[in-house]
Amino acid sequence: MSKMKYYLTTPVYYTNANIHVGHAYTTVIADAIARYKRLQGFDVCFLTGTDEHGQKVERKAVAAGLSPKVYVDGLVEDIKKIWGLLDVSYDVFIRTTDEHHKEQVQRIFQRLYEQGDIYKSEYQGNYCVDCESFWTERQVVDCKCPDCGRAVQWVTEESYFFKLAKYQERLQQHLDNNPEFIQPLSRRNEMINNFLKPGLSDLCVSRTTHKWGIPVPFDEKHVIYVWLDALSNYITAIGYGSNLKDFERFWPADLHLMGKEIVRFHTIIWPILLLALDLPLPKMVYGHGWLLFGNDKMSKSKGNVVAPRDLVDKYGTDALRYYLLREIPFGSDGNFTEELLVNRLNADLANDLGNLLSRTVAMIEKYFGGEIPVDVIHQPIDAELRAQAQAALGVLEIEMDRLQFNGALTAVMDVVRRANKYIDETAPWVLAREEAQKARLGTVLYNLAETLRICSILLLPFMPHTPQRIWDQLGIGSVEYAELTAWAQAKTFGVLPPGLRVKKGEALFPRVEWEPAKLETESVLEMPLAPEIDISEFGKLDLRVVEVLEAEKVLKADKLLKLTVALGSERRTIVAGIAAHYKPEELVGKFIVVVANLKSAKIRGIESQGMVLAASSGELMSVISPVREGITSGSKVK
Ligand code: ME8
Repeated sequence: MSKMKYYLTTPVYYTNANIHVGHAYTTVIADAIARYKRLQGFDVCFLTGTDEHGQKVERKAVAAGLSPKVYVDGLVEDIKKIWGLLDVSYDVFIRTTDEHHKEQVQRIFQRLYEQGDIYKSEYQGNYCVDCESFWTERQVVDCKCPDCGRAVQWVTEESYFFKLAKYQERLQQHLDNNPEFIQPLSRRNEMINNFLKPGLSDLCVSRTTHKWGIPVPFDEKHVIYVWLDALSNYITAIGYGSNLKDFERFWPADLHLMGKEIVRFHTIIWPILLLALDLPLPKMVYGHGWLLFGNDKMSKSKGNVVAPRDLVDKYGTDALRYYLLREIPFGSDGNFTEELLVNRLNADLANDLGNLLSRTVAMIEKYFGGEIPVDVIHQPIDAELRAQAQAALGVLEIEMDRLQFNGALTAVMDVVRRANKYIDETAPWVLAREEAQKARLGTVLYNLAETLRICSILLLPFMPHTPQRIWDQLGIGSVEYAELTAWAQAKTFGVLPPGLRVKKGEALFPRVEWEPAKLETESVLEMPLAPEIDISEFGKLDLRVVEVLEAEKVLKADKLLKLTVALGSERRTIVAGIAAHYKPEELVGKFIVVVANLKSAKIRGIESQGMVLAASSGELMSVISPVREGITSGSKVK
């Protein structure tokens, strides 16, 4: 019988900056699902990749003094290295600059044009460069992008349009007939109420303002809109238009995974594009929550990102993966802090799992010369442990089908904790005092080793290294015993053959002492503090929140930016030495903190009426902004 297929995808990530833990979150989750499905016997295709075209990338490349291709090549190499460090077992890595992808996107565009779904007209409206999104008047909030909050640009240009509206009814029907298509349910309601109910407008699908993109095949002054290019990756990567056999094997996708901010593109534009191409729709689009950092979304534009490489260096691949999968109920937002990671590592991995293994192996060495003993004398207390260990796979499967990875891991760790309790209840060190209890002691230790074997198998989808390290210590690490570690063998208690030789190894997860904020502020802590002042001296400073209205470079001064800011109803000009860290357009629309009662001074001939506050850490500099929305310009900072 041929295997059932399972096709899952992550977003293709932008190549405009390095990826961060937020990207690792989606990718590690996708990897755990892929590994789990493979273990269950599915023919899996796990796709990830990079989204490399667009104005933003072009601008970044220019700023770095590189051609866009050279610029993205460097970033893609880094991304692949990070996925390597995190043991991401993708089957296909697509780049939207791959020739076969570009060719198929052009063909798709051509076909839609020929069948009358794409037409030429003029676009007038709001565009957010950072999100590469078009917004209607109704969607724009105070001239700002509703997604990222930055100023939108008013653009007028000749463009091609895709007739989204034509397919609206068919999409609505699909949603009605397939309630599980958009997950979780709250996102489905949001899409229907906020986008479908008000009615879809046709979508602008070409740009003439930049060159870095796939040219419209019959009108080369236009490049194809990035989202049309990027979304198509899900079909071009598996052979759409080029390898029918592979394509038909895997399409439709079983699961598109992504963060909630791009569900709109995947549940409106993408299905309509597929309907227009006469292709079946994916089975499920899941928009998960965000990793927050200090209650704010971790994102490149906010500059509050944590690099996965640093975390892997400090804590190891499996500990980071465990944390990402275990900490946050899938679907919801959750705070990322290094402290939570360390707590999780110490409690679950070092204490519960690591100790169970080291105690079990140490006792088998001490009381049985390192040979796993025979289980002969059963007592009622064993039955509970055995039953829970055997049932864990079933619980895990239910949780994995609901995409609740924390539930799946809890099922495994509950067995680990039950086994630790079993040690306390059976007190092997007491049994060891009497020769007559030797056989009972053997049974207790056998049960512990067997529980560890089962739990280690169940950890396979989540932690690629830890199971093998457990098997090495239990003496089942070699290929010879491969059948003992197969997925289905987690269902049966008692298959571990007595007589295997255990071997004590290094601690699975050494405990980590929590050092607050080491990653973020290392260089800052090295700076000596300024002499003490009293409160009245501090009170002389008038710190205020201002809104940046305009920003421009100061002629012949590399480091300076001239800002026009609103301080309540007053307009001021401030010259700030932050040009090496901020492009002028990055600051427009931002609320920042300034010293408002500093005597004005002439800098390069410009009257500067205040001073911008900024934090610096090594090479990095950040202006200071209120974290909460709704703090208005002129607000006092106390
Ligand atoms: O949007 N928490 O790429 P992107 C959780 N190229 N997940 C996060 C996250 C966070 N703080 N930050 C990022 C794009 N992610 C487009 C996609 S697909 C056809 C095109 C993850 O580099 C999450 O999966 O901005 C989010 O949707 C994705 O990275 C955005 O990656």
